[in-house]
Amino acid sequence: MTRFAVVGAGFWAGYQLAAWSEIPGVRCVAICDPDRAKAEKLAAARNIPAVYADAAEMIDRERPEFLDIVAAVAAHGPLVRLAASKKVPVICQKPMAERLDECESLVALCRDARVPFAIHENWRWQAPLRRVKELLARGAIGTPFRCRIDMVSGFDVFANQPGLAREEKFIIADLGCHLFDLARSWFGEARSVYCRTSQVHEGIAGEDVATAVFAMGKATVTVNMAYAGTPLERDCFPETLVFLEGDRGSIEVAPGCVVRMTTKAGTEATPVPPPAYAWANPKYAVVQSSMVACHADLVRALRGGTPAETDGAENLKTMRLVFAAYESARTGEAIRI
Ligand code: 89Y
Repeated sequence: MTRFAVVGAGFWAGYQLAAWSEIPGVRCVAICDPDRAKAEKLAAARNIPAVYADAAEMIDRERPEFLDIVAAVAAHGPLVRLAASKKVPVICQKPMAERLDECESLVALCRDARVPFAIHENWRWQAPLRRVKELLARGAIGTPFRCRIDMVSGFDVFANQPGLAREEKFIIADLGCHLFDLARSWFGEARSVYCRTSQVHEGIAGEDVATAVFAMGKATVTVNMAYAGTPLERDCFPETLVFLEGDRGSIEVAPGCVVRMTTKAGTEATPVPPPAYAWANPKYAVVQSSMVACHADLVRALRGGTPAETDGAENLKTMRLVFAAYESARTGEAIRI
């Protein structure tokens, strides 16, 4: 039995713990949150035997085999450093940290301390998006030359995650890191990015609209994001819609998790629904179900397998795109990566 401890008892922690319960041989033995009452409540709901308000005390008392950080981004750096100082393998929610130099130093610190460090980056594990990766890998549409990735919604994300309204870096850091990581998992590394952002909501600290255009592999990849509250005829939050062109065909990820591939032979429409879990919030199902696949890859790596797809060094490449996009939006220039 692999024993782990979790830090954070907010909106996502409950679902992340439920997703861990789908992984054989893994058990959460302790939870910690500065708001002890919140941690008590989640511990009762998820049968977690021990509750703490202090992470260092929790690690010293419980000696977990890994730590899972599901706290707000500002706490990621200090908690990863704490885990490294106590030689405890650590998984951290995205985005890795608030600044690029902090991301770089966390990866270097864990590498030098020989402490496994990975990021819970689940977007690339969504069932329909994983199918696209398989189709691309076998050359089903030839060489891709253009891709549009859209995550545009009027959904009120602040209702469940009020802290997002206070983040000076909002949609690119919160959602862009997911979509940029997805694009990297399909097309490889980016050479440049041009990005524009805007803010539609009043009273929030950061940008709620962004468009980034990457040169990635042989493809031009455009990523459109919005949580502007705009009424949409067809709002399929939190689905990612995709239109991908290759020299021998095209792929669309359409609403309802349908992957439509068109070649000279015609169009094949394949429903690729997310696995169903009773604990998943129906409004977030395609995202929350991907946590299980993400966990499986993370624990496989912790148990001595090859590095996780989203280990620290890998995810640092995604974070470079996040901060390059912000730099492009700030300067109005395309940024070489
Ligand atoms: O925080 C974000 C995430 O990780 O998935 C969707 C979300 O909740 C809002 O963008």
